[in-house]
Amino acid sequence: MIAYIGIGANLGDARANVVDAFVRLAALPATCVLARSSLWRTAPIDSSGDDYINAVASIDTQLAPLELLDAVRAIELAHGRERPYRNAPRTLDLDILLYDDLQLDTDVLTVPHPRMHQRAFVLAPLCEIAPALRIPGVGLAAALLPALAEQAIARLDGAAPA
Ligand code: A4P
Ligand code: MG
Repeated sequence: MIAYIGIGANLGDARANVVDAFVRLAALPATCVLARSSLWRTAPIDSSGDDYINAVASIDTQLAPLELLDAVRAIELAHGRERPYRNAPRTLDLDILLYDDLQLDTDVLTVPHPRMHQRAFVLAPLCEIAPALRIPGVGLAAALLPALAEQAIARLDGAAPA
């Protein structure tokens, strides 16, 4: 299955944490990283604290959706992720954006990620690595970006995809 993982951080060495997330995703069992976006500096949306560093990775995985959720939560915990309140600043956040063409809504996992289509910090790196991608139930990801132009995001130099 091809899955897309949204990565974000705005506590500690956010840039290093996001880069390490790519490494840890590649080390997951039965999984390989297909592409990594650039790193993007993004203003907090419905959140506080410093600017975020955001990125997206595409992976080829044989992990089932809930196994993948457990795996990304373990990566967050390895970076000391704490959840003092909703949308709190975080050392590392990994969200399953898409899992093949799965549409799922359970207590623990919703795919596609329910807010991804509203967020330039997700869509810009996603479209870098998958310009023709369609979000199941929503449509072409790239077509959503122009309406989000007021969200401040900037691609960081020297963060070229692998
Ligand atoms: N969960 C359900 N679906 C998923 C999924 N597709 N991927 C559940 C991952 N987790 C999923 O997540 C809360 C619960 O969501 C988990 O227990 C899991 O079972 P969390 O990681 O504890 O909290 P979160 O990431 O804050 O939640 P959420 O709902 O993903 O937050 P958002 O809406 O993604 O907002 N601004 C900028 N610039 N950059 C950011 O990265 N991130 C957020 C988080 C807000 N503002 C931001 C950024
Ligand atoms: Mg999350």
